[in-house]
Amino acid sequence: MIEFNSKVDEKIMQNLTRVYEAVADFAHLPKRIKVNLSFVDEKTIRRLNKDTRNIDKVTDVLTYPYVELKPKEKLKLSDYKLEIDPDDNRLLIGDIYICTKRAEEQSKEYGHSLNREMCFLFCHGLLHILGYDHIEKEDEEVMTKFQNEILDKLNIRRENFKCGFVTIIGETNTGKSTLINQLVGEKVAIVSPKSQTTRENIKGVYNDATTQIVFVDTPGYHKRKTKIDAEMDKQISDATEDTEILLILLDAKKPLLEQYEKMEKKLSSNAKKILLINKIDEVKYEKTYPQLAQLSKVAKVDEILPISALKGTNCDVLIEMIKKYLPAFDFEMRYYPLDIYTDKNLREISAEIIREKALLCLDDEVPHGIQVVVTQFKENTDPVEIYADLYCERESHKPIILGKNGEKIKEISTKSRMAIEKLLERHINLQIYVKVKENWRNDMRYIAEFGLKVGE
Ligand SMILES: Nc1nc2c(ncn2[C@@H]2O[C@H](COP(=O)(O)OP(=O)(O)OP(=O)(O)O)[C@@H](O)[C@H]2O)c(=O)[nH]1
Ligand SMILES: [Mg+2]
Repeated sequence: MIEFNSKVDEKIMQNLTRVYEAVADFAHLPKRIKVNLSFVDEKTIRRLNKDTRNIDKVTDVLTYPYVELKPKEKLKLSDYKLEIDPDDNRLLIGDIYICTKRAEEQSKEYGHSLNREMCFLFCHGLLHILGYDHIEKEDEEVMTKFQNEILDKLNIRRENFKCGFVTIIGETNTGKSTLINQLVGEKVAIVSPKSQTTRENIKGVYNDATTQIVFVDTPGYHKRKTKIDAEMDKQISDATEDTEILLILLDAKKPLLEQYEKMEKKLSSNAKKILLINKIDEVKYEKTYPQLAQLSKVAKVDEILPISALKGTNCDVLIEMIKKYLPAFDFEMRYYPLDIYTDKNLREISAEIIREKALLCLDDEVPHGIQVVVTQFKENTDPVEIYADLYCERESHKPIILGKNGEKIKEISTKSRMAIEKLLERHINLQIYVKVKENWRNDMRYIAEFGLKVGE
């Protein structure tokens, strides 16, 4: 049995007892055995290390055996008659000290639960008492394998796979699409200096050996004027409902507190919240720091992090931060296969690229009313043949898009072709036809036809 000398969570205590029973069973330990287990702070474990091992260090676990055994050697109570405690008729085989703080740190480091870490350390200590050690590499392998086997058998698993949804929200133009592209490492969403670039939710998938994060880029908040704006609002609430984490983007170039207050009203979700101050590559630290200090006092969020989505500054820190809050799984949990990095297909991405180049090449009023539909995408030909319709919402916009002698549409077309060729890694032949759908952003039929209606 375990004599607990200090308190620990009930569930952990139960699991430690299960570990003890499994080890005792394996080593054929007699029933009348006991082991002391104490949970101590860093100061105590350092002192113990110093006093008994002459090492000035905080370690995770310390063991003091009272019996002398070799691995696989059976313990006989008759060899220790004099040592048996007359009070409970049990033989104390050793003391185990676990440093709670180190166990907590290590569980985070290895990405598993504190429960698993405590059980692992206790199992380790118990095996030491029973004569196992890890001075030689081979012995260490035996010990580690055995520890893992016991914990797996008891279903106290590693829980080290992280997976979940992370939704990016913010005012228009704060850099949400730039961020998703940076985090995913591929261009999944188009980016432009114009407002209202993103029209619908786009998923981008991040993978590493122990993580899958499904990022959702959303249309930015802006003044609502047309029917499509209402659909964009629905897209945002759709994406914020079922998400584990919300990334809330603010633009470092504008007053932060003011922006945060506007966003705060929209943060009713139960999700964890990470407030990101984007575009720090364009601001002076001295100017931003006082605002950050102010924000950290009032913002009702779990974390605040300054980043540059464009340059990638602090994006690695952000990934680690996200991992901390994602649910843990004891198996490899991926919503998307490893080779899929977005929910959009090449045809849809190509249409969006053409819209991006139109946004880039055209001035103010015209671009907001543009929608692009790829009507043919012939991958079996060489070069790939792509036909697209570029819609605008006024007859008067058409000559602007075509430009003098068709120069504007040629510019849009060349830029689009180059970007799509990069995406497909193949040569393409691109034909763009400019068409008019009068006032389409206020017409639910067209909004639905363009696939921008929520739920369709
Ligand atoms: N300097 C700088 N510019 C950035 C950064 N992130 C984004 N931008 C620029 O900000 C502009 C808007 O970026 P987007 O990613 O399209 O912004 P968005 O939030 O997705 O905009 P909507 O889709 O309209 O809501 C583009 O010109 C980007 O190049 C950054 O970290 N630094
Ligand atoms: Mg966007």
